[in-house]
Formats: sequence, structure tokens, C-alpha cells
Amino acid sequence: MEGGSEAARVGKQMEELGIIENGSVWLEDGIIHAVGRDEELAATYQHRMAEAEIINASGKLVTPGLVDPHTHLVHAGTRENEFNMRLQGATYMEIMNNGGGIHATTTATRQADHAALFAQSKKRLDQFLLHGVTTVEAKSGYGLTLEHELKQLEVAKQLHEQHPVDIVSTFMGAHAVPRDYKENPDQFVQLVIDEMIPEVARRGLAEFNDVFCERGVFTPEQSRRILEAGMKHGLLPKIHADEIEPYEGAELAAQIGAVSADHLLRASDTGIKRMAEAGVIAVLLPGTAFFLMAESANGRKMIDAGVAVAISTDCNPGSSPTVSMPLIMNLGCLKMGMTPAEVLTAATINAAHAIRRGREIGSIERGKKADVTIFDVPNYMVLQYRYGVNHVQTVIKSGVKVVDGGRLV
Ligand code: IZC
Ligand code: ZN
Repeated sequence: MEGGSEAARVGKQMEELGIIENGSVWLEDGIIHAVGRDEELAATYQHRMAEAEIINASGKLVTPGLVDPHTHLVHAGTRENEFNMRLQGATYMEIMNNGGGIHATTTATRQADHAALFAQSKKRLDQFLLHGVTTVEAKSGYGLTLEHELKQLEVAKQLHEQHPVDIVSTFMGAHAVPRDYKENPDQFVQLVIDEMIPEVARRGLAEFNDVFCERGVFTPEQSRRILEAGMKHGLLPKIHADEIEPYEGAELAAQIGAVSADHLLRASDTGIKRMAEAGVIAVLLPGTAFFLMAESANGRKMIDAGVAVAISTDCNPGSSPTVSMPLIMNLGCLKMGMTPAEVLTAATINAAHAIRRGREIGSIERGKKADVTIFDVPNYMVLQYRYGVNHVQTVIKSGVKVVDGGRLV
């Protein structure tokens, strides 16, 4: 698969995969040096074949390393008790308002020291890699104090440095109003704006700033203030928008020029139109709708309206405890009306654009990072059709083989 990388793909472009049958790629020094038909590359590199490691992928599918543009990777603990409560009828918001949900994970994450948080998060990152993912966005937001937000971001930084998977960090101090600010949420908003954002930016620990804009969490007005404060400090805006209720989050994302608006299960038609006009990428999370037993975002409608769509696991302990981008692609087809080709675009080049990496990763193009996944399926449609199985055979990250035969090297 190859193609232009200037901007996220929209409309019919999302169907264009640029597939090369019987193709080869030449990777060198961590970079894709050439991509083309077998015969072409064999001719060009004839004199170098003896020194190269040849990986035979015949009969298999070679894609760009998958990109996950929205995760809450760094956290401590699990919330299977809440899963059980939801199966008996409790809602996500009820559980959160009663002190569970994000608050429960915040308590666990505050209690974990750097090493414990690193160990738990690394395990998940290994699993991402085993499922073919080579770049992951990771948000803070389970600290909710400067000290513990910084701890989460420091763990993400260390994972980026030590683990093959690349991490792109997002500050999300505005993930929930902490229990002790319940009566005075604006005071917490001010703390995020006056203390947390400047310090996170000063330390260079995040590129993006995100907020959970949802009734009962942060209002659109508070969200706007937080995102604008981030922009003043060089943090690019992202927003959790219209996840549980329609709340004009998509409209806000368009107004402030957010890089992405994420979730959008309940986004209005006006909001979708504004996003298309403003070039805001929709990051859709069908695993979350599935796990919350809610109706998925309408990916089909968004693509037809000209919005660039990306997809993601939303990996988090409450509403989507999965690490499987292939499963998310399956759900994209089954639950969001997207075609197998569109979900592959959404999980690669559009996902890369959603974290401002569209020029470096997300497609197999000359000059890009040598991030490549080989699936043991004959074509990309079989990948979307044989769901529930990990088809990853080999993963190459920055030119190094890091998964072989479905196992970490
Ligand atoms: O821990 O519940 N929706 N944030 C917004 C989440 C889900 C993560 C969580
Ligand atoms: Zn999220």
C-alpha cells in the first residue's frame, strides 16, 4: 500500500489503497528506501541482495505499521467490577458519579509509583505491538494533580525511549473533575489552565491537549478555555466530543480548529458538516460503543460528508479495555458502515494525520519510517472478514524485526 501523505484522506480517497500485487519493499537505516513490483526492486537492488535480509511475505498482506491515535495506555488497575455492574444495568456515568469510573482508575494510578505504572503499561504496549501497531498516542488524565499527571507523562516518555513502539503524548488533565473539586469545578479548570498546562508544556512532555467535553464532566465553555490555554503554550487541541450525549463538541472542535474530535457517537449533523469544512479529523472508537453497548458513531455518514475518519482502540480500563486495532477494524466494518479499504486507511494514514505524523508514518512510501506489518492473510479483505484472530506474523519497527512468527523478538 502506498500513496500521497500531504493530508488525511477524505471521501473516495479513503478507498484508494494503492495496492501493489507481488510487491517488494527495501528497508535500510530504518527508512523505506523503495517500494514497487518484485521485478523492479530485484533489478535495482541486484548488487545488494547478498547483504540484505530477505523476508518472504508471498501469499501474505504487507501493510504500514498500524497507528493507534487515541489511547489511555498509561494507567494502573482494572475495572471488571464496573463491567459487571453495567451488565446488570448501571450506566457509565452513574458509576463515575458514584466515585467509580475515571475516579477509581485515578486512585489506583496515584497509588502506583513510576516503576509499577511503567510495568503495567509496558505489558499493554507489548500487546499492541503483537497486534501490528507501531505508533500509539497516549493520554494522561488519571493523575488529576500536577504531580501525578507528570508521573503518567514521564512513564509515557520512558516507554517511548525504551520500547520499540513510538509514543505520542497528550496531556489530559481535564479528564474528570476530581472528587475534592466537585462543588467547585471551575477552580479545577483554573488549576489545569494556570498550573498544569504551563508546566507540562515547559517540560516538553506532551504535544496535544485533550478534554472530556461531556455533560456532567466539562462544559463546552470550560473545554474551550482549557484547549485555548493549551494552544497558547503550543499544545495542539484534541477533544472527547459527543460520546454519551449530544453536547456540540463537534461544533467546538471545528470552531477552535482542533486536530481531531474523538468519539462522536452523538455528534449532530451540523457538527459533522463543520468538521468537514474545518478539516478536523474524526477519530472513531467503535470498541467503546461495543463495550458500552451503545450505538456506534456513524462513520459512513461522516465519510460521505467529507470528514477524514481515523479509528482507534480508545484502550482504557473503563470503556474499552482492548489493545487490538485489528478488532477495531472489524468493528469499523460491522458497526460503522465503513468498507474494509476505508478502515485500513483509517487505521494507518488517517490515524497518522490525527497525531500529526502523516509525513513520517502511516503508509509504505519512500522516505517514511520503516514501520511495516505482515499479516498471514492473502488480502486485506480477509483481514477484515476473519475477525477475532490475531493474524500478525511479522512486525518491523524502524527497520528492525520486533515481532516474528507472531511472537516478540
Ligand atoms: O477510564 O473511563 N471515556 N474517558 C472518557 C474514558 C472513557 C476512560 C475511562
Ligand atoms: Zn478517550
